[in-house]
Amino acid sequence: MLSKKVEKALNAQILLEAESSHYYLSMASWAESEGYNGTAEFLYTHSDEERIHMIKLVRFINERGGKALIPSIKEPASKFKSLTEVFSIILKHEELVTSEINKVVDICLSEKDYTTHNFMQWYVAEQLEEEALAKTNVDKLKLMGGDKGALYLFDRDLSAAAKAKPNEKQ
Ligand code: OFO
Repeated sequence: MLSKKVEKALNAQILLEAESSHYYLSMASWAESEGYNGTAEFLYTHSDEERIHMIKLVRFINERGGKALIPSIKEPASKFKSLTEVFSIILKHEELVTSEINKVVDICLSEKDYTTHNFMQWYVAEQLEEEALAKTNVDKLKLMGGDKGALYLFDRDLSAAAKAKPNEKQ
């Protein structure tokens, strides 16, 4: 059985994952409308993954006798200046998600909830990957400095990266 404190922390994490999914969906739509089709594909896939992260939490809370709450989400930004801006926002957002996940892990330890602590390790590992990926993309874009040929290749590589990703399971 989940303690009220852990249940509350996990429910707050549901909102963050839902916001991530919504955010990346909005960015995907922007990228598609700007002709960055590879980036759009990558971001649509990423948005789906965030939804899976959210559902994992919903199901875990309910399975452990808590009550998962499905929150409303505010409208995300829909206009971006450049791909560099998009990936810089993603990096900042993922850093925020990581720090919130660390807080959930802390709460699990203080509540002596080792089952949820164990469950949260999947998120800890996932955040490591997501932050590294966002940082690599920001670094690449900075190096390109707006060069059109390089941007074309970047966009094409992201499409290949989206296709190569193994599908996450719920
Ligand atoms: Fe759910 O990993 Fe990003 O936010």
